Amino acid sequence: TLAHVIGYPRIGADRELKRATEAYWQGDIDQQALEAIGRDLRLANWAAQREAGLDLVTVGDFAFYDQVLDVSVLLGAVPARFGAEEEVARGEVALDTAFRMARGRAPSGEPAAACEMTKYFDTNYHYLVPELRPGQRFRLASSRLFDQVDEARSAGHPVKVALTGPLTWLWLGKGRSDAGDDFDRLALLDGVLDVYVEVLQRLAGQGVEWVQLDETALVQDLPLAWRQAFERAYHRLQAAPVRLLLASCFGGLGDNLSLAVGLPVEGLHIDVVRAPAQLEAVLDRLLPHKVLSVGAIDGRNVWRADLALLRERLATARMRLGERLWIATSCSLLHVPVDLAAETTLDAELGSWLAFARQKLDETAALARLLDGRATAAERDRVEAASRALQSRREAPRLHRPEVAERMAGITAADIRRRSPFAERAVAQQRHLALPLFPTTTIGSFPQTAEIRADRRAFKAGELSCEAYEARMREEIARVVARQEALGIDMPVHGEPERNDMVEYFGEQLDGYAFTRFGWVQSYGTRCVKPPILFGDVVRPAAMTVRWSEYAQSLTARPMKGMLTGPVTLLQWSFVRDDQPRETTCRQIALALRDEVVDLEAAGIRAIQIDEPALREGLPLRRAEWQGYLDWAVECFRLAASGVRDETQIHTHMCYSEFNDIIESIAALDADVITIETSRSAMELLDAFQDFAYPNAIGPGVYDIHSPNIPEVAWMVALMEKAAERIPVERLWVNPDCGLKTRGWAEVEPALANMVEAARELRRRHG
Ligand code: THG
Ligand code: ZN
Repeated sequence: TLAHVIGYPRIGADRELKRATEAYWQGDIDQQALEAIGRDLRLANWAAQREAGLDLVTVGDFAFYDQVLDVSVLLGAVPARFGAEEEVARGEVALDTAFRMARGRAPSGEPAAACEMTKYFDTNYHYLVPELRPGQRFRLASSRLFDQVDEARSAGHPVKVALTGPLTWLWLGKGRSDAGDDFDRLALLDGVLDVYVEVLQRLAGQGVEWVQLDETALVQDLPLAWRQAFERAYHRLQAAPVRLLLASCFGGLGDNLSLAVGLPVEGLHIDVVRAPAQLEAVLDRLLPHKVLSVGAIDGRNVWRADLALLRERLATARMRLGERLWIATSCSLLHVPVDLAAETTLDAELGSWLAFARQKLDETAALARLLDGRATAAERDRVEAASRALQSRREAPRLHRPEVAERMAGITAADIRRRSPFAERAVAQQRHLALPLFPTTTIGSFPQTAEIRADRRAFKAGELSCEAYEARMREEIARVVARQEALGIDMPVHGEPERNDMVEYFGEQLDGYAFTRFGWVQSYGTRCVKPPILFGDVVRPAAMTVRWSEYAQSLTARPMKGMLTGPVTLLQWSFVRDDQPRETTCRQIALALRDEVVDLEAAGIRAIQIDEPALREGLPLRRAEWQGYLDWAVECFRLAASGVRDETQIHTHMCYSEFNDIIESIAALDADVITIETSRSAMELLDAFQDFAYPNAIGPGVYDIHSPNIPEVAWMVALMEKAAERIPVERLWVNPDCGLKTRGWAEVEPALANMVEAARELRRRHG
């Protein structure tokens, strides 16, 4: 039984790739040095795969910025504003060109709109959206992939190449004509296939036998034309002199199963972690000459695999398929941290329950050998050890807190409803808060300056005492509050200097959550996150944010807004326990947050924001499952928010989202005020409010915080006037479209000054 992985993290155990890439951008190292570090990482990753006992190493999963961007470059799909016509014609797009596409620079160094970035399926990884236009031509425009194949082969490795498939690349792309309307991306398929055929031929010429084409689109609802396009495309690729492994990750093939098993390829990869039930169906339908790669080791989560159980479950497949069975991770290991061995301070019991990417290599190889009945004594010991660890996890008392179960059982309908409907609450809140028309606020975070970061590092390293650290943070809060007063912001915030990441911060303070020191996962480009590990019942041992908000409120007569991360986002951006339904875990988080909300109110905080930026990205990949998810997600938010009196104003914030298709669920959150990202799409988003009368108050972001440009007063007034055509002015707020932590004060101050001026102008017009 052959063992392989779908892909491996490229950032390095100590984020070497991030450091090197940022150093290169800074001009501290040259391209040759950067390339050398990239090569070292690839060689180390391949060596790790071979050491673990995998039969093939995966080539093609490396990227300096993003693997989808690299396919766009491979196909010569570089938008005109990046001025790469000559490079494309020459067949070699420069690394700097790819970086400029990602970071938004024209060849002159002038700003040019960066390629759009969005979430990769239902992950927290962001890819660069391929930009497509009618009549677009493609040509092989990079030799990077082929160089990497040579590299792996010279190192003596048996190679499998992994590449985003042609249909999924188009599926992830966005097609716009010059007129701005969507066009049929499939019209470009033939041109794209020409290049794929050429790529496959070249790979074959290099001696590559297997090419894995990632066609993740197959686990989503596909229109008929797209299914037909799959048939057409793979019949064409069939001619290429390599064996194709068609990979489907993140879910079941569902209604695309017949399509997938019927395509003329030599192998199929399926995800049996997310969709265990499909194994049987695929076994029944697989043609007798095809390989089945079974993705049994979870590439999306950090739990140690139950190898004994998997051996049992896959025994039939092994019997039926013989050598045609391959064992793999469910998806690329890009989505998990690199190496558990680095976590020397994690408690030993918890550590024994986990496996990161490096450990998952061992698991994959061991499972394959177990199925062949040729596991070594050491491997059999490992299986025993895994079983014992998992037994201890099932029985661990700290996973199951009786007080949590009791409280969960006692949740009533009244707990998920505010006391009065919005119209009545709005009156009570107006009395309590005395805000002007078009009130101004911000989303919560203010610039995380170098000093703040240094203070936090020193505190974590034990170089700064707790008292000294708290004092520094208080100083910063006082500065931020004073600045907002001077600017005339109606509802200030404390600025969140004490927080690292909006999820990690809460994870660190809740029981049931563990956090790692080096558990970084790539989020986009060189940016990483360190998702906390939610392993047990969630309990809030003490108030988390109250002392900071209380202090901030003591500095101003204006209503200070308290800031929390919502239950769905805390769930979505963590590694979540797999021994109970996600909605159960989410409800536990919601109860802990509810206590925090009530404590904030008791401490005199009159407005509390519960952020849910990840609400939409939690949507299942299949539409049929959307409503079920939305029902519990909305309920969890309401459970967190509904413990307060009518006069306490609940805000929420969402970003990176298309809201139009879930607008009713957003309304069902029943937040008093929602602030949303709109400015980049110039209020396009408000179209949703055309057909659906959103009932509560809204702050449509009036400027894009991702841009360093200072927004003009007239521009913001015009945007708000557009919003006022759809939403009564009494229910409109004025705010930026997201938090300000990634910006500098030099931009934030003039931008907010203009924003306040815009609000004053609006009051003059509508007051
Ligand atoms: N937190 C978490 N997940 C997220 C976001 C978040 N997913 C979506 C979105 N926001 C991703 N955006 C970012 C933005 C910035 C960074 C990471 C993800 C970032 N990371 C630092 C880096 O890589 O240098 C590390 C930060 C640190 O030192 O703690 O800048 O907000 N969970
Ligand atoms: Zn935001």
